[in-house]
Amino acid sequence: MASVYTVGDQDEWSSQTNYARWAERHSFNRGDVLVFKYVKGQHNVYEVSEETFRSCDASSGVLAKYESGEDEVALNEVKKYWFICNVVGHCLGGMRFGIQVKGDSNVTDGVFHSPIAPTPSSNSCSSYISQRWRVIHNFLLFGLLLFNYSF
Ligand SMILES: [Cu+2]
Repeated sequence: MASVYTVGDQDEWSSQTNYARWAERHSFNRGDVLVFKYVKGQHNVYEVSEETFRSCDASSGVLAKYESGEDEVALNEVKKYWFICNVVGHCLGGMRFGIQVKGDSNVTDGVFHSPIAPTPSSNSCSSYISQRWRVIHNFLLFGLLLFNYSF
């Protein structure tokens, strides 16, 4: 199930928040949505390469730009996403973070829906064999009796 995250929670997308710490508190799966809320014109959102994230130099490595003030970014790929604010000084001041988006919850499904394999207890198994054996034994005994009787 997809989740929608407001970046920074109640602090939203602002200069006063530690977004590395915010990102650490959450885990993101493919299909989740990030919402960046801010006063249009005061900030913006650039999805960038890791290199640009580290340098805060958005002259290259920009993958997408958002500046509506209420930007929804769908995390549709399993990869690392890097976001910065490209208003002068804001990226270096802490308006940046990276997240790892994980794949669908197939693995989790495997854990919760493990195939229900019939696991007969050793008791029922041995009693089944002994039951079979008794039938065969009686059958042989009966055959032997018939055989002896007919001669
Ligand atoms: Cu900013």
